[in-house]
Amino acid sequence: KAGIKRELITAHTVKDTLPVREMNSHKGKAGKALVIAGSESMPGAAVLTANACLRAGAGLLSLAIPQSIQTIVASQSTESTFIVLENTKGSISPNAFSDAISFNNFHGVAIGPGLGRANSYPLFKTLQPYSGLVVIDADGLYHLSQELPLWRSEQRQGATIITPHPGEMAMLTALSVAEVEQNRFEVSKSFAKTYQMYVVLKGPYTIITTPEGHQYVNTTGNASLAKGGSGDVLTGIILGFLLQHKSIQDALCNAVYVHGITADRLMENLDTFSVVATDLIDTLPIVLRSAR
Ligand code: NPW
Ligand code: AMP
Ligand code: MG
Repeated sequence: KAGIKRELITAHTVKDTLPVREMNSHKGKAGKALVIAGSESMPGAAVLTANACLRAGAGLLSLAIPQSIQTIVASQSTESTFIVLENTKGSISPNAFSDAISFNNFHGVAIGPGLGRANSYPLFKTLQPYSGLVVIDADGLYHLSQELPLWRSEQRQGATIITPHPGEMAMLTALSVAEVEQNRFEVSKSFAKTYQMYVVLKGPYTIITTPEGHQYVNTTGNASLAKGGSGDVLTGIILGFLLQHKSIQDALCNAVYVHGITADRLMENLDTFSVVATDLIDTLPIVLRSAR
């Protein structure tokens, strides 16, 4: 249809749209990020998301996590500050949330990696009125699926970005994984337009769809990313980039491209079987430098 784009993300578009940090910037101006993630069975997801977000440029990062994992997570993420919440059955307690966090202190929030599904539903709801950017991933997508109409864009002031893998997209749309995989473009576009959200449908050839229906396809990355934690790293990079870019679409395209390139770069020295998510974070600074 006239005016609707479907394009590949290229090294050129990334080079042209990666922002530079102003000489007189300070940590508050470089983007205050909030990551709500982690539980006793998945503390690593919080670490990966936070550290990736910091490496992607966030000026200040707060991690909201259940009290019981604070020591272990803090030992793995020196630069993060913490909002320590009450713990119920290994996850953030449902009651701990609404008065514990002033969302408006943050420019953007990512919620979901390693959060758990058992008891965080009221917690998720308290984020809906927030006026900033919200990135929803992993278990956050489960909570989203329980109250989707509430998150249509006319109900929110800030943009909503979802980052499902095909299994999560199937859950959100009540389609089978096969139906999602066979119609990746159409399923993404229909969801993005209906809910007026940005959709990052992951997998080889990740597709980014804007609320208007423009679509951008990534060609970087490889099968070494098929390992637990890769998606948590992507969520951190996305949030970090959203805080550095003026355009949401540029931030998403650049994040997905750079995430894939880190894995491609690692293939120069490592075997596909051996890459772990932490390697992606460690390689991100070198890749970012050469992407400019
Ligand atoms: P199957 O049976 O595997 O073929 P879930 P999750 C299906 C945290 N993590 N890619 C799949 O089918 C996350 O942040 C924590 C993936 C299955 O039915 C989440 O909070 C880590 N799945 C939580 O774990 C490291 C696909 O979808 C379902 C698919 C659960 O997240 C690991 C999987 O979805 C992890 O990141 C595809 N292409 N196609 C840590 N170190 O702390 C179909 N599926 O149950 O939400 O599982 O993605 O692992
Ligand atoms: P998640 O399933 O949430 O951990 O996310 C996995 C991440 O790795 C997403 O960014 C996927 O696009 C990427 N990924 C997984 N498998 C592959 C693959 N075979 N080729 C390229 N990228 C992949
Ligand atoms: Mg994931």
